[in-house]
Amino acid sequence: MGYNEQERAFIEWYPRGYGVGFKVRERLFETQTKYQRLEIYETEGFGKLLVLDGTVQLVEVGEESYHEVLVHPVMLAHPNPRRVLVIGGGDGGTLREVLKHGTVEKATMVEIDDGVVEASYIYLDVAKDLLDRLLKGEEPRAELIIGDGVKYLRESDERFDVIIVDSTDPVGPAKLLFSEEFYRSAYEKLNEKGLYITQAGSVYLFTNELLDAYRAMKRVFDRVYYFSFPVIGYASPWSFLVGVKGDIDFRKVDTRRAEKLGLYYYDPERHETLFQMPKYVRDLLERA
Ligand code: AG3
Repeated sequence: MGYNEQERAFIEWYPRGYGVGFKVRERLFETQTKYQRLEIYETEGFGKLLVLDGTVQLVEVGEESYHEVLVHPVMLAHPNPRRVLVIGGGDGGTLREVLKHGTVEKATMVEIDDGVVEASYIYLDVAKDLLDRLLKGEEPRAELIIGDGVKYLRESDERFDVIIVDSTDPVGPAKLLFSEEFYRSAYEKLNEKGLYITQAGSVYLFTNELLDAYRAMKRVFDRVYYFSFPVIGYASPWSFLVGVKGDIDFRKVDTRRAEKLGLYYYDPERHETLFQMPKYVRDLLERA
């Protein structure tokens, strides 16, 4: 399980013995935070690796393959995203992408585990400067709240244009973030027109959790979209679910606004390719 000293490798084991691994040079840090076991490794070819409870959160080389598709499709499909909420995302990569959008007046990030923020700030080259400003309260367009996203969303009287959930998997501590009740409070806190996106796990390995989330979202949002993307470090293809409130067509994005984003993986000119999926997956969703 996890780090294999002899092989000098870290392997994440998914259900049914499916593994995704990296050769590592050394283990840089390891701790038990209030919520989870956190490990950081120096890999041979992908920079540093962040692991929570044995699951790969990111590798520095290629982390954009996740953060870009989690953020930009919804930001560019929304006509004018000014208020954005990020739940989770303690490494700062998601917020970094959100703040590339000039339309954003204020972004709030609610992360439950300050241990993740701190370790990411110290060890990772993902969003160091941003985390530094956030921790000092010096980022003019964003704030960091250390707290429970479920509770925050239930109790907040703010309204958002876009809500982004950058959580761990729909199993374990983040399970509540994939419940109908949570989707209802998100729907309520979106402005009249709004978009919600969540990472939704591996389509092949967490199929039941994905379908449960898809069905629950369909009961709440006006429209629900599924798409997948190959993310470096996760069992491919990785899935994402988008919930729409009001009249927004998630199949269309504003490609002009994308020009300044400096993208590596997500291609707004080919937005429609996000929706291509293996027949097996399409059949599953149609039957869901
Ligand atoms: N958020 C976690 C994605 C889930 C990864 N799951 C897994 N490897 N089983 C990523 C945090 C990056 N901001």
